[in-house]
Amino acid sequence: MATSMNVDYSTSIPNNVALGDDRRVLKALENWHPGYLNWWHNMGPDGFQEALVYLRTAVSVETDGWAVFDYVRMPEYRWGILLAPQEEDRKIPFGEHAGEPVWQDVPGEYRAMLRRLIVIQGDTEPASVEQQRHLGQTAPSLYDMRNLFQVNVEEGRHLWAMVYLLHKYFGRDGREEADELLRRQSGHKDHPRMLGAFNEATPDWLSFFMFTTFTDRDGKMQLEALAQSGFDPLSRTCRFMLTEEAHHMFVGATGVQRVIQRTCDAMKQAGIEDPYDIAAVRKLGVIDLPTIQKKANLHFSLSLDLFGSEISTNAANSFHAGIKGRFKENRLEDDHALTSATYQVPRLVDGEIKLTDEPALTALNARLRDDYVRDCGKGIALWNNTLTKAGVDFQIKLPSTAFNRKIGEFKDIEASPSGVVMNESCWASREADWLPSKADGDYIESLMKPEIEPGKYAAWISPPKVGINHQPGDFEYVKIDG
Ligand code: BYC
Repeated sequence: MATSMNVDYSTSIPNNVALGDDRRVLKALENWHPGYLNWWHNMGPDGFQEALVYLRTAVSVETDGWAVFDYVRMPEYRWGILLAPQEEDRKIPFGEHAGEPVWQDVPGEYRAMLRRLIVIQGDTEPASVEQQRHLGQTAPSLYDMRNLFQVNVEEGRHLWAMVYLLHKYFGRDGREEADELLRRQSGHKDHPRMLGAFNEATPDWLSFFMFTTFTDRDGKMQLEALAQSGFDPLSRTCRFMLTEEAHHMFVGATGVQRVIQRTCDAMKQAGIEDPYDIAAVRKLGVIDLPTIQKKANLHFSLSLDLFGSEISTNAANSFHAGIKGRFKENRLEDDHALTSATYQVPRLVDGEIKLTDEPALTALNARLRDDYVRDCGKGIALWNNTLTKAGVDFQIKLPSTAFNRKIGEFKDIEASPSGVVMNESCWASREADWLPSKADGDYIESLMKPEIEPGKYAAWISPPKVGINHQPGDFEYVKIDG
């Protein structure tokens, strides 16, 4: 049975965790708040801090209670601590404690493991805001600008979610970790963000749409795995974050789809049949399909690295402990202990990629990654459907999981998108066919001119089919001058 979860807006930090009765944590969060606002001003969206943005926010965490839309200045957005309702009698779903009541406090023996996972999760949230901070300046429409800012404020809220757990459950070292989350910076030489993909640039809007398609989807999978946790506050936090994550992937998948649509329309109009006639397509001021494929290759492979090594004792330990589960663990029908099960993992055997049987416990990162690859198929299907309907002879394909990897089994080899292992000189001669080159980046950058008239769109992207909250086509999603 779920309890009703209205959000209390009477404390300085909106919440549904009775912060008003928890003076210690409220005080700690109030102390952290100015540093957060400082970070938002310095590292959040560049400009537009005075603009009125049509954003949604939560009044309760029930399904109908959180999508309330209004104009807000971003620094005044009410970042809150929102947890999904507590399920009565919830039991630990997997691992050696399966069937025992979930923990409402941190079990001493798993403290370090839990803190590490929460810190890594927390670190990615502000990182993505930093990566996207200049994009407002080149938004292809007010609709897209608003979506960017919606994603940004929600990533800010996800940071708050992890910081709440650190302050509430981890005492002094939790407070220190919360401060560090504001100190590390994406791409910084001395104190970078923790995971590779979060130190890469997001230089243009196609990258943003690919990032929200592929990297936010890693976020979804990791949150799904943490939502299964036997540590109930983490599970409840992640369950609510997942409702927000869905919108981010919508922004990504429909964003790329609109870029593809516009390219197909322009090609048809100009009578161009060959999608590989890149010079002719670029003359039309749209993004050619092979370049879109290269961007997909890049962001997919960077996101695969976020799953860690295919074979991982860290993953085995956190599963065995009941801390991090599998995708949809509660719907899987096995013993939820995996002590004798095996799982097939692609590995490098005598220089070739082969499927091998591995202990299922140590193969959990590979398994989550496989679930992720299947989930990515949905975004790709949307794009390919657009290409098919337009009658353009081109399909976007996901590259092999061995392609362009920096972490895990394939980090020391080079493989083509179709998974053929190759030597370095062969790779070097083909790299520009498979990953975006400097020239591709320069071309895309040349298209990145802001379009800020309500209802207008840059020439390289189609308008969306439906407005946010069903607003009409010329709706002013961002009032730039406030
Ligand atoms: N870069 O056993 P291993 C999101 C480290 S995204 C750098 O192979 P493990 C979002 C690893 O830390 C989701 N280092 O892997 C999306 C370990 O170091 P230590 C974020 C890496 O631990 C868009 C060593 O290598 N959430 O929410 O099983 C916008 C050996 O590790 C990387 C999470 O990731 C890397 N890519 O799994 C906004 C969930 N990969 O500790 C937000 C929490 C591995 O030995 N994190 N290493 O020094 C986890 O579950 C795990 O930490 C990982 C790695 C899945 C990341």
